[in-house]
Amino acid sequence: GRRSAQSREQTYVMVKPDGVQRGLVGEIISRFERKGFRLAGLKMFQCPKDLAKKHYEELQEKPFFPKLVKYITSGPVVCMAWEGPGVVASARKLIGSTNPLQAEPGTIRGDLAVAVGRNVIHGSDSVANGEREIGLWFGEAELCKWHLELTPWLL
Ligand code: FUP
Repeated sequence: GRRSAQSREQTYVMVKPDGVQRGLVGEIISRFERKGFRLAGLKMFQCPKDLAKKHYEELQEKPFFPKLVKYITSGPVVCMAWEGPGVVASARKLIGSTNPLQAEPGTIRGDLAVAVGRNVIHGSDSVANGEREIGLWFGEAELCKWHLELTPWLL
C-alpha cells in the first residue's frame, strides 16, 4: 500500500557548517529519528554559492544576506529530507527560534547554539518551501520511498 499524502509530507533540514564542524550531526539526526520521522534523503555536500543564494532568495534584500551566503558555503553541510505527518511544523518546534538565545531549552538551537549567525541548523518554514528546497538540494534518485508493507508501524 501507499502512505496517505498527509503522512508523506516532507521538510528540508540541513546541518549548517558550524554544526558539522562541532560534531553535532549525530545528535541532530538522533532527535528526528527518536521523534519518529522517516529519513528520506541524506548527504554531505559542499554548497556552491548560486545554490545558497537560491535557497535563501526570500532574504536577498536583507542586510545580512551576503554574510549568510558566506556562512552556508564556508564548509560542508549535511542535507536531509525528513518525512511524516506534520513534519514541517514539528521540525520547526524541534529546531527552536531563529535566535538561539530566544530558543527554548530542549530545542536544538536552545540546547546547542548561542548566535543567530551560527544557529547550527535549517528547517523549511512551510510545506511549499519544503518541496521547493528538497527539489533544490536533492535529485529525484537521491530520495528514498518508504513503502507501507516494509514499515507498517511508522505513521
Ligand atoms: P529560520 O527560518 O529560523 O532559519 O530563520 P530565517 O529564514 O528568518 O533566517 C534564515 C537564516 O538567516 C537564519 F538561520 C540565520 C540568518 N539570519 C541572520 O543571520 N540574521 C538575522 O537577523 C536573521 C537571520
